[in-house]
Amino acid sequence: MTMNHSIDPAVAALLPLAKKEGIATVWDRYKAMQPQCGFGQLGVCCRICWKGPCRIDPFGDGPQRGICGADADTIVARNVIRMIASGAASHSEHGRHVALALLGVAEGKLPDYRIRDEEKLRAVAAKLGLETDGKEIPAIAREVALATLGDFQNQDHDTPCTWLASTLTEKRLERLAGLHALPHNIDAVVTQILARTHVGCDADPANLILGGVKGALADYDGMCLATELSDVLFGTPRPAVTAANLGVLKEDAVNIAVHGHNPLLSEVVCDLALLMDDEARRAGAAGGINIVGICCTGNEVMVRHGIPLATNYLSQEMALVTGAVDAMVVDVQCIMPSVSEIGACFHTEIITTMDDNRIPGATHVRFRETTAAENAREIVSLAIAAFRRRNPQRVVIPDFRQTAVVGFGTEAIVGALAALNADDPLKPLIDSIANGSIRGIALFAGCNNTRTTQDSSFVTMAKKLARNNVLLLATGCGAGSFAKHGLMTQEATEEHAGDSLKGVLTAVGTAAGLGGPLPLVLHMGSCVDNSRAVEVAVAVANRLGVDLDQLPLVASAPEAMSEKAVAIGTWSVALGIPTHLGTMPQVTGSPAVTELLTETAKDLLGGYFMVELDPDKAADRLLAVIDERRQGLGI
Ligand code: BF8
Ligand code: SF4
Repeated sequence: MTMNHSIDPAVAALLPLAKKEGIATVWDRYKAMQPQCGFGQLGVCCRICWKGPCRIDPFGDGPQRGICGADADTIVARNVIRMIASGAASHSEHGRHVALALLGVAEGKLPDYRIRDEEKLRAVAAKLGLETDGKEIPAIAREVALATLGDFQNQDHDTPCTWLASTLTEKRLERLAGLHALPHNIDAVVTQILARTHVGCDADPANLILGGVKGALADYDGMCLATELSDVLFGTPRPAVTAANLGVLKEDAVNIAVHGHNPLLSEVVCDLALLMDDEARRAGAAGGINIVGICCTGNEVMVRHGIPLATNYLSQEMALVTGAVDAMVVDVQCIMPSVSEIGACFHTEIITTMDDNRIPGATHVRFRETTAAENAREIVSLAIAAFRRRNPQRVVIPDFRQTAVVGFGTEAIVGALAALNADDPLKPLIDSIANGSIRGIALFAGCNNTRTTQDSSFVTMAKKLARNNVLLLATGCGAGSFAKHGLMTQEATEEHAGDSLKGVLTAVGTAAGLGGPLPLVLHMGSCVDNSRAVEVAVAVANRLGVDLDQLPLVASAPEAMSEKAVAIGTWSVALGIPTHLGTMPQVTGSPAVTELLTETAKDLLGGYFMVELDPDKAADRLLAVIDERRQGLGI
């Protein structure tokens, strides 16, 4: 491979060290995997039954049907919607976990958690149509939790999931209802996808893809409830100044990296770290305990509490190569199994916490909400003990750290806008879009992928769009990229924003007391927090009396990789948003499915997938789409 692995300078600094130490990284394994299977890449490999595996010859010379008779269209459609089901299951399981915790708190069963944002709780209850007058906080919390859990239990196929129905535009709900795409029950819809893709079931590619759209909307429901209820329990994001990249590790501190996704774990680890700081100092760590984040757990604690972000997905192993991480505490999703092997090359404790997400070689501390503080104490103690074993000679912390101004959830964005117009906060945003100062809005989401140079596509696209006055929002590892590369700063706005965008960001930022512009890219949070961007878009659409597919709004996952990203991308399309992918989706072995996702979707849903691997061209295409939308609105 001649391709550069990453544009992250910390990665560049550490890769030679990994090599010297004989540590294999994700990039070494990627290289060893070449050439990757062409059938799998096209999506035409089927392993759904043991008559297979079957694969369709993409050139038309060999078999055109699997042993059971399934053709490329059926196989590709089944494969991609199974990915959606897994993505939806992942986000929704995370959401269920949070909802059950809220119920436990409401019923006084979880002493280590509390409701930190009562105002948000009331707002959520109102959004869900629950009566709160005269009710105490625990009673409201219980009702919210039960209404939420109803989205996993409802058996009435004609009643759509509550969160979905409470958070989209009327027009969108009608359109999706017309396609029979509204999920009634997250679990049921995921199960249905698995059932209909069993051998000898649904073979109609269009019908399968529609089932996938329903599954993706269940994914939206799950992430929406996860986001909002996490705010209730842990606080709603507020702007904060923090830092990103491996330079946030400290030589003189017990470094604990929290990695994974669910704040139920990381929040309590943060609480206990504060309480155990003295213990760390007694162990010789003059700097006490230093918590840093990786992947979406990192984003969760970053936007809520300003905890620094060590790195994003593809460079998670590099955090360990510094030799400075004393414990990496993980829960679910996007944790490379390789971390335990690399941790073992150092003194690092890799601590798994979820019984259904274990890694061979890691230390398992069974985490339970009922004993959260006790479990977190054990975790922090393991980290302090590991610190005592740390070999200072092997510590190499690359001196790369960028300032990041983060924490722009919907409330924070509306709050900032309210500084310009308290009575009608959306008006300054809408006026700026209407008069062209803001040409459009782009949401950057999704992962890193070894198929692209890490972070490169994110940075290239963002700079070009910003120069063209597009307002940028980010979540997940995309947000991690921008934070690491200094694009979440006021300086980045000065340097990269087009003049009119700069004017708006400066007016809002100054009025909101930031002493200058808003950062170039607004960090909305983790991947489940993509629902926040929808919330802003729905508010704007409702205010304008239009649907989401009329807004000059686009989404992009330039380095997408995971099944969750497939689910998110699909609901983004279902909500009417043109959605760019910068990595090749594994569907191109079926021209029919490709057409459904990139063309037909446009008529049915308003949104559609756009695939463009070149980030520069991708930015141009998004600008063209934004302009088309503007024309449609007559602005
Ligand atoms: O949920 S962006 S690599 S960490 S899947 Fe994973 Fe992708 Fe990162 Fe978060 Ni989202
Ligand atoms: Fe082959 Fe059909 Fe079995 Fe798939 S389901 S492996 S195409 S026989």
